[in-house]
Amino acid sequence: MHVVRILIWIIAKSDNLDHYFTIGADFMAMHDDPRALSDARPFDRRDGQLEALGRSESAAQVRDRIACYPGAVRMPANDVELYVVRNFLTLDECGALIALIDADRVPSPVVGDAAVSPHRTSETCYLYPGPAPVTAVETKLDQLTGLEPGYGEALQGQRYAVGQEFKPHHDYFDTAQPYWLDQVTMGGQRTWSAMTFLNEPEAGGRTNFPTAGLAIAPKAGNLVIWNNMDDCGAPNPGSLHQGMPVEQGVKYVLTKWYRERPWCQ
Ligand SMILES: O=C(O)CCC(=O)C(=O)O
Repeated sequence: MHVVRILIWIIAKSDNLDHYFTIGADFMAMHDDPRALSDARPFDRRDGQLEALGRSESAAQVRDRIACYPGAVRMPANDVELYVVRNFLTLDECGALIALIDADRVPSPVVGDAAVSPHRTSETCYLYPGPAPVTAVETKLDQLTGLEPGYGEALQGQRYAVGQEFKPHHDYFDTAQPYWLDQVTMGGQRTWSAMTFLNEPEAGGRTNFPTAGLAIAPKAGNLVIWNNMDDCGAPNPGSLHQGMPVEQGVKYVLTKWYRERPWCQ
């Protein structure tokens, strides 16, 4: 694995050294506006038409599967494929997961950003396989998506206190960024995102898709799942979304991101 990463690194650097340094300098600026995508694609390894075709074919299978899942509804939205599954988790399951999150939460990370990010001010708890509530939700996600469990990243629980938020962003990776050199060896693109609300804050905390024209209010047990790729399997800018600031109370969600290949940390 390490050898592969070093090889990709050497290829990328020797390909266009000037670009490498330019992108390094632009990196933080880009994070000030997560919607900005660089035009340059010097690190665009393993993200071509073949990969897009694979993602598109896999998405068709996931789509068929979700259509059969009880309570699943496709939301009318511009530019993004998004479903809500009502009562995906029971209130007891939500309560047990909240207890696990509260026991082990730390400031939320962002791939390629500082350890404590101004873009994501919540707290996160990684929920690795083992505890019964984690097994229960993993089993339901497997049934819902039909995706190989190994394609999913570890479950993450998030806790948002008043004022905390996740600013507008895409879950897919920008393959022009230096972090892609790592991510391409760790399972590649993020394809689907599955997020379950575990409770309801008194005010605020909607999950907003500004391009798609959709804002989803937290409802305990309801799952939102969306495809971060477009119909052709390419990263879809229409999947832009944010966790809006909590205005009153506290918000808990559970997030699962899927990769195009088996995920390895
Ligand atoms: O907490 C939310 O409402 C949004 C979470 C989110 O943006 C994500 O999981 O990528």
